[in-house]
Amino acid sequence: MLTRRSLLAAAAACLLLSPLAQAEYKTEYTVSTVLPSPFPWGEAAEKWVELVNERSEGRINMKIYSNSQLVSGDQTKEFSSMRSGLIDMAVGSTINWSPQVPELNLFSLPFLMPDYDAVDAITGSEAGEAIFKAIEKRGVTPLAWGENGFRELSNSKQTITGPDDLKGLKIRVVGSPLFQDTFNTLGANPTQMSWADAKPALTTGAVDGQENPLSVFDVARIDQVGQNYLTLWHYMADPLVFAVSTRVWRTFSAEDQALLKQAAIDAGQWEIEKSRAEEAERLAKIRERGVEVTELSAEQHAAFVEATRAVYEKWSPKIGEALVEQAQDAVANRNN
Ligand code: X2X
Repeated sequence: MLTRRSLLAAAAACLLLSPLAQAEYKTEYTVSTVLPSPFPWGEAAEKWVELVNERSEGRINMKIYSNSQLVSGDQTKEFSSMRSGLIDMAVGSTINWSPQVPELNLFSLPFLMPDYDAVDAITGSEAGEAIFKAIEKRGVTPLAWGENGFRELSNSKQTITGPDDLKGLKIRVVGSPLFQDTFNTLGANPTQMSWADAKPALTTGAVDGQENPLSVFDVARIDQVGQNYLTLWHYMADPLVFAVSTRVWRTFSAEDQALLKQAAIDAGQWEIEKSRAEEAERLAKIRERGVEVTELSAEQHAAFVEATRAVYEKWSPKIGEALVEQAQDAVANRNN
């Protein structure tokens, strides 16, 4: 006669053999980033890995592969590789994922966000939720926001205080065609290239300028490759997104999904606060190194805003008019 105990044992064995039983975890999960530590971006990823390892007591092991090495340096391929499951996880920039997720171009609209409160107002609003849904729809599960920062303009030739000063300058730009439009509209001569190619191109003078956050200018020592002029024009900021390939996400138990997500939220908050707090000191260091730093008057700033209006007309329909409006409302009603 079957005892209650043997019935239970048989049921447990069936569960173990069942294809529905929880998949075994990988011994290591790949985490892709463009920038390594000590850039804030790399530090954000390290914090995530550390928190997950701690909180899962070593059950979930993640390993960071920086410098876009999992996509042979082509940072605009990171999203597709995550979607197909070639990369398990990433801390990625909205710019680099925007070729596959057009909604992410929102943050690259010139002068949409005047300050960090505006960034927070968007990421923390319905617009931010709509963006996460857009990412999810394309096979990647977004968990939390981080930050690369406001992108400022540097060049090796001259002081830039208005669109006229940009005429004909060769500027290295990042992955989304939106950047080509912004710099073309300003009369510059933009060239799209990966971060891996950017520093060599600045060194040889193949390009005259670039745009990146102060943290990148500082840590990568962009001053050492002849970038002596820096204009603080705050034309856009790229948030980072902590995310997991949805194929991989589904293999985690609900508890571990919650653990991964909370760790990403905590790592993102930690990194956002830290990188903002460090900016003033970075700027001081950049000045000490002899870089001429230009701050724009309200009038000079307005001239750039005016000159880049056309970018909205072309890009708002691609991003989604409703999303752009939601974001503009969030910015207009922000706390500051
Ligand atoms: O390529 C860049 O400029 C960088 C490092 O900032 C990004 O990946 C968006």
